[in-house]
Amino acid sequence: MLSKDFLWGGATAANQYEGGYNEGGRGLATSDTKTNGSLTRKRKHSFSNENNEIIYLNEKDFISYQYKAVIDEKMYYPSHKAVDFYHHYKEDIALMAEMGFKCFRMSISWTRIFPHGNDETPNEEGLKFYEDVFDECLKYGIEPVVTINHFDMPLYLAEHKDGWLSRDTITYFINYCETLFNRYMGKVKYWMTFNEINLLRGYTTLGIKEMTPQKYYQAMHHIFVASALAVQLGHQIDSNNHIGMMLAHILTYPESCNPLDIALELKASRALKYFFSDVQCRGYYPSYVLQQLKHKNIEIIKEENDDEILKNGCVDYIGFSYYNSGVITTREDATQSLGNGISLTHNPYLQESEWKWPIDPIGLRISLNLLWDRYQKPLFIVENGLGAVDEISEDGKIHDDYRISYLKDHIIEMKKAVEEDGVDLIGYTPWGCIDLVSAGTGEMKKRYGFVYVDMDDEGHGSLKRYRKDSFYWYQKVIQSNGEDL
Ligand code: BGP
Repeated sequence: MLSKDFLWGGATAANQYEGGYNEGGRGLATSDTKTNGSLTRKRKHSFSNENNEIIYLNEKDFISYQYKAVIDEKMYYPSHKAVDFYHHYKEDIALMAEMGFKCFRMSISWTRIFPHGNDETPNEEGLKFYEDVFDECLKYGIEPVVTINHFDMPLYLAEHKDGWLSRDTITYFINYCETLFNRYMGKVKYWMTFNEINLLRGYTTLGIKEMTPQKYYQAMHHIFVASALAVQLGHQIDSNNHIGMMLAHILTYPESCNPLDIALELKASRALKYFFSDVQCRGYYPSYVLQQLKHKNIEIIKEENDDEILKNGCVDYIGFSYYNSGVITTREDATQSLGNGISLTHNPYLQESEWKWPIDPIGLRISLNLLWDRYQKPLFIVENGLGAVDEISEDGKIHDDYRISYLKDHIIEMKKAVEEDGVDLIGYTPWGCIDLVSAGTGEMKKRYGFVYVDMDDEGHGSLKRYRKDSFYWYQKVIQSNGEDL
């Protein structure tokens, strides 16, 4: 049996859910420059302008063009309206309460609190908005679980201060964290510092226009230090705070029992995920990364007490996302290259989603065991789910049995990890519990929710919320604490 305090809930992020991008004194974020997939996915760094002409630009000019266009509102940006949690939070939290949520994972938009990232004083309207959201959750006994930074940063810091490449960004981030910890003391105790820290790349998340390996490792070092300082500060301000990391648990399998495949998979696991969780859970850079940096002639500039900061800032728990698994291959006809001689290929044993993501519930049990064995820290599945196209049927309902079956199979394996393997698991929050914009494609049509939101890829729709079949199913799951699947 799962513990009676098990945190069943759902997960969202401000940049994909909240909207209200220029309301309440909020400043622009890098995510506000992301166009929807139909504009940018087909041809990288090209798009149709307001006269429907195709424009091609290099990466740097492309970002600057976007920066100007976002200010002039010339293009459609999904994060501007998203599904408007900003004005629908009471309705949405009531729906979560109706499902029986014990917790709600959401993120705070940094620029709602500090519009430029480095302002002298915080924006009271932004602080008040989240306070109202937390109070609304607590009214129903829903525990807020807060990601401090989920896939965005203040546009001002990216444009004028080199984003995370600059050491100053640590100071600005810590000031932001201190403001949050003080203001929401007693209301929020579960925090995560950086969403999917192992997937931070490029402009939106790191604020860096022209990336090089040297810049990447330097920026990541600043992020590790910032996260460790946030953990220490959070504990100092309130010893009830639980501060976790958030890892995309990209589970990989070797393609065969050929030792070459096994060795390559080990390399992939370290490069794709364990580097990040090793630093945040153990408090130091693993030797395999230090050696690799030496070979690549990359030197991270550190300050004297950085190693001490990392050591004293280990996270309390590991939040992680799990959607699928991949097969690592040495073959040349691989389906996707990840660089550094690491490639992925198709897994013949697994079905795939409409977006070609392999569906692998047993992989969730494996992931839980791998993380538990490696770190012995409490785990929290903070994202899982099936992105699918949902239709409103003639009877006015959304019959998403495919989603129910995906979630059910994953919950069965999650329970085995707890009940048969003894993994310490805090909770489970499926992704996009209310439909929201996809991070990968910028589209609305890839939906994950228990609640359907009337909104299309171009930002048109009534924003009306509809309960899907999975809504009633999940309600029953929570009510029975995972017994009635
Ligand atoms: C994770 C992100 C989320 C989310 C999810 C689903 O990587 O933390 O923000 O969007 O993936 O991905 P997508 O939206 O591309 O389907």
